[in-house]
Amino acid sequence: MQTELLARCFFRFDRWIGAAAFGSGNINDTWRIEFEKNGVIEVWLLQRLNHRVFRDPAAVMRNIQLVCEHLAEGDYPFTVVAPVAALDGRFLQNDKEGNYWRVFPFLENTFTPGNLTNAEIAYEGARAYGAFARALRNFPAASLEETIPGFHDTDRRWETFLKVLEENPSGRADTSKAEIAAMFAAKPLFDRISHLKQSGALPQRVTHNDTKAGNVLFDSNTRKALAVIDLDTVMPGTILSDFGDMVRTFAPDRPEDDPGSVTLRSDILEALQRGFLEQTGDFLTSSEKENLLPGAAWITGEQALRFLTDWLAGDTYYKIRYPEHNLVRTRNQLALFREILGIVEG
Ligand code: GN1
Ligand code: MG
Repeated sequence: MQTELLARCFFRFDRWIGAAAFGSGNINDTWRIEFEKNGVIEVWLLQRLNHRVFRDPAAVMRNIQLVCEHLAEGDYPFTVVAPVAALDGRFLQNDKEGNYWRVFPFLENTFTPGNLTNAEIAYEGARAYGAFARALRNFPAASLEETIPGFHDTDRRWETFLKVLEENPSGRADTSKAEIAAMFAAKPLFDRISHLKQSGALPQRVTHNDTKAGNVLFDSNTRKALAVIDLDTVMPGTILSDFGDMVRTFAPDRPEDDPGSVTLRSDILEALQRGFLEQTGDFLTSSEKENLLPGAAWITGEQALRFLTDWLAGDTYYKIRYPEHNLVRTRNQLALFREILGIVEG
């Protein structure tokens, strides 16, 4: 019922058909909605933006608008999936509880790869994320707002981790000693990236910041990349994190919350490097290119840190489907971190 009322803020239609939960995001909630208008069935995506995570929803939408306009103007070779304005002209609508809602086009006949991609899909995905970075390479990063302050500031995330560890609000610290020790072992790599950032060797760019396998839409018939989606975290940042999140999500042989032992598939890693550098190789600096792989270790370690912090905090950030979900995620990401670090250190 609520979904229908919200849909009516965005569209005039004759008959409501229904809404079904859609996707597997850890933060926002999405529904595939259907209605009939003038005898034609229309399908859209209705999404509730998590405003505990995105404290300034309007700023998120401003960033997305600016980026979508820029992408649509240039020679970006992929589809731009821009939010839809409501009947009152605004991109966000509020419900009675003060939640924020928005609508995106639903692209029929598409799929997002799970993590069990093959090299061809990985290459295509990396080309799409590379083309995204390429299209935005001259866009003024400073004109975007930092919608989640310190999103990839690992030093700051480390401070939060130490604080939660000390306060131990969930009482779980004693039962996760091995994971905590493994986290401390990742600190030298975090420090290495932090020094690199502080040295000015990494230019500030417009980055996507959630370049997971699930955020590229593919055409089901051609199996070619069609669109980069989920622009919520587009912010100023370093290219290392966008390359890193691709490696973190495309290259392992199992999902980030699989309890089994994870391995990195080297053919996928090679396909990601090839596809990404094909689009970005001519404008990235040499220190960016040299640090793409350490960047992948960094972002995977940081993800482990984020999951472990949330586990210790008592599951306040990520959606969980069972009590130990964040701990299982932590172990998986720590193992993947060690795999990537092994390649970095040769
Ligand atoms: C969150 O909700 P989703 O799946 O798009 C998170 C990402 C993490 C990811 C891990 C705003 O993304 O940073 O990498 O979970 N988004 C935010 O699965 O924190
Ligand atoms: Mg996301």
